[in-house]
Amino acid sequence: PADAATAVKTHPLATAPVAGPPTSVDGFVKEFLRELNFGQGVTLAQSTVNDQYLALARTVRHYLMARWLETSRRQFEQQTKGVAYLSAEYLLGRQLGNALLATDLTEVVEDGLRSLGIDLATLRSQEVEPGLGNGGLGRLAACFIDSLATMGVPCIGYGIRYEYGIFRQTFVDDQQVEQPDGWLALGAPWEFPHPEQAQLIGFGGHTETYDDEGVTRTRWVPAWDVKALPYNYMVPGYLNGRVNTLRLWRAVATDAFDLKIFNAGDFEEAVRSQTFAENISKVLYPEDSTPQGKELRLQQQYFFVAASIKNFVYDVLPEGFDLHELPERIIFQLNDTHPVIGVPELMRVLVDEKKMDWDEAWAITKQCFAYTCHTLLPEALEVWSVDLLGRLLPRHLEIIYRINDEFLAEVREKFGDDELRIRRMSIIQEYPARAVRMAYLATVAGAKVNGVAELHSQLLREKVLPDFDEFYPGKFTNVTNGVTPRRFLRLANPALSELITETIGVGWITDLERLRELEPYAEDEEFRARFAAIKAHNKRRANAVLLERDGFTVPDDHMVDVMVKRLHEYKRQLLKVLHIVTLYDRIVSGEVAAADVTPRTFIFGAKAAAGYAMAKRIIHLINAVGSTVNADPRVEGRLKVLFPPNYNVTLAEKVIPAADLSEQISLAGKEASGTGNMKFALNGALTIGTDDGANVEIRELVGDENFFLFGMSEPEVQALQDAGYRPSAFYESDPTLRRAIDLIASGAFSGGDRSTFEPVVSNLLHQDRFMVLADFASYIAEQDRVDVAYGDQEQWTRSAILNVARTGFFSSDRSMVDYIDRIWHTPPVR
Ligand code: B1H
Repeated sequence: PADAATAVKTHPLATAPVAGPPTSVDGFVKEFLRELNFGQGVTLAQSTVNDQYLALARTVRHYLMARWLETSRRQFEQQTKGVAYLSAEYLLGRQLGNALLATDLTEVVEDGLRSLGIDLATLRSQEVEPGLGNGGLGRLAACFIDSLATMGVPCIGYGIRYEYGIFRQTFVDDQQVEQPDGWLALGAPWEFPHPEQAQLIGFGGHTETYDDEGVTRTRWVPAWDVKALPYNYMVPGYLNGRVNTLRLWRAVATDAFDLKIFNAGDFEEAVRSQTFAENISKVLYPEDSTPQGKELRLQQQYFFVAASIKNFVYDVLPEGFDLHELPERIIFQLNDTHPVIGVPELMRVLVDEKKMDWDEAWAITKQCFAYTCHTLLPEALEVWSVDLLGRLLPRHLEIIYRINDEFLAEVREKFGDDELRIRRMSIIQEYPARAVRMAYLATVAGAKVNGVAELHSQLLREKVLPDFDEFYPGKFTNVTNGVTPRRFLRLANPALSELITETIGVGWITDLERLRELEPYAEDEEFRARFAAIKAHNKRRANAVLLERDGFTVPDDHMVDVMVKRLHEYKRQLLKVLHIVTLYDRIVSGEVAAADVTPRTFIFGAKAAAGYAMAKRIIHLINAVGSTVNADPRVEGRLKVLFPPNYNVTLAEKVIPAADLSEQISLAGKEASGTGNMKFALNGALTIGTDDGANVEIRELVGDENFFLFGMSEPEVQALQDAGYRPSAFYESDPTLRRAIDLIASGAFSGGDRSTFEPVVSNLLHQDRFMVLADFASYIAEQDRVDVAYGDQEQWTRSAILNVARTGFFSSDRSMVDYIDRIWHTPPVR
């Protein structure tokens, strides 16, 4: 058998993959039919849309396969430094369109399918998007791996293959009801399972020391384990022949079932361990920003990180690799604190398994990790109780304690025995319960720590981790987020893409700063007319989707005002509601003639975490206001509120290009970056926004005159907080605000029932943690300016063009260059 293996490996065809099908209509049609007949097992006549979609996906895969194999062969040969992106979430969106774009096959496929009487768009609609993420954080991971592939940077994305992604949102009686997202049910044509590369992942048990030829070593004896099965996904670069890998892990039981127990007739008990193990990758935690201190979640985190590190160290690295050189070969990028348990895991692998000296191992580990923080909300900083960690991962807890001891000794050395400071900086929190502060562990272990927009990185240094910033000069840096222009401009907005390409050439797709060349065209009347026509076209396109999906229609002449993002109090969907209620009240009270109100359609998209009661009430309120407004003949043709359920990447690709106005209205200092804000600007929407997150940078780039700024700045927020914020004072002194709130409280949107939204109203009046009332007046005033500005369509279009031309900075390609320069130090991009 050894000889046979060598024979295989040295065969002249061993590393040269068989070429994919010819890139011609004919070549495509043959391959497609072969997949339909031999893969799906149906004739063309018998085939369903799903058969056709699956056959098409597999056919497109074939075109990518040789490049994928070649990419990994070369990487193995070259052994250059690459990135292992560790993320609990990847919000990928549909794959087919992107794969066609990356291979330039769209037209061939369209023509080929048409010759068979099949419509490509119909097949594209058949794909269920993999919703393996909650919101911005997961989508960012997807944008980053797209950019790295496009830029030719070696990267493996590691994560979890959740059987159920983010829940499917439905509305029943205006309220959110969650349905499981069975995204795999109709087939999973993009994944490649590799059960033979399974890893065993241990949990629980105890640690013990033993004598290893005179050296005392520790080993972990887990009480139970699960198998981690890798599923590989292609991450194709744009037209560059490169295909990177996304490797997602699925949990299965080590032993499928206990045959003895099964034969004895206790069928439930026989599969208990299987059910238990498979729960680990069963479902995405639908929390955005607030970690749930749940054991299963920690199991998920350790499960995927341990599998990934094992995979890299034992399978990806060549045999005999000297682990002292690990930092020259890999950087593990921690996407928030979710994968931070990887730090003690790598230490455990190096010290316990590879028998490396602790200090050496720590020196290596510190160079192999970097940490990105995505939030400032204190409740979102993960801590794991020592009790839970000790039970689930006893060896890791020991390692964390030792890291902390040595770290605090260094702090003492530098700052003296300042006990307050020591307590503040300790990785172990003592009160209210002893727990591990994962962000601190990440900061101590990470070679670099970054925030996700300038303001956020600054606040991270000054407010969240000031002691660490002082202790580690040079460790903190910023990388402003970005979005992939392939999906969010080229794919999502074909009409605008065509106009851009026709005007400045195709270079912008991989060099987004070239959008600058559009600037002069803002003054070109014909260009403006075409640009405006494209916006109108995109509105009709969104209209068609909303009509088919939800039975909604957007009136033709309306300004499209969009707020799409997770439902969270800090994002302040309530402020938007108060604006709508104010406009409604102005008309029905007769204060303003309906004919004098700028016609607007408000589009919301937002999921609330299932356990977040206030967020769900706000969803209820938006729907209730919508129902009332949309049914009231007095505002007909003027105001319309649409809240399509189940906002996801697929819907974003249709709604964002149709928007005139982008709502980015979080309380200053709370939105770390935002990435929707970037997508809207790039698609020619103007932003109404606070000085928060990446809004700050958007405004700087597009210019004050092309951005609607309102609200307190972060220092003003802080000052008001310090002075003692009393929301009721704003209610009492502002009659407009009072009327809007009173209208909601009166039951006007709840069939006269005053109790329905009482919790929302009383929270606003007595707590209002995110200062909705304090920013209300400024928001309304700025919205009135928006109305005026929209009245001058030529000027509006000029501004919209300048928004596109000046926001090329927000390409995730640029983010990747920044990560490479400031954090990863991987070889320069070709
Ligand atoms: C962001 C999260 C997040 N920040 C915990 N933090 C989660 C935290 O499941 N959890 O426990 C899930 C998600 N997500 C977002 O990251 C920020 O709010 C955005 O402002 C930012 O643009 C995005 C990407 O950096």
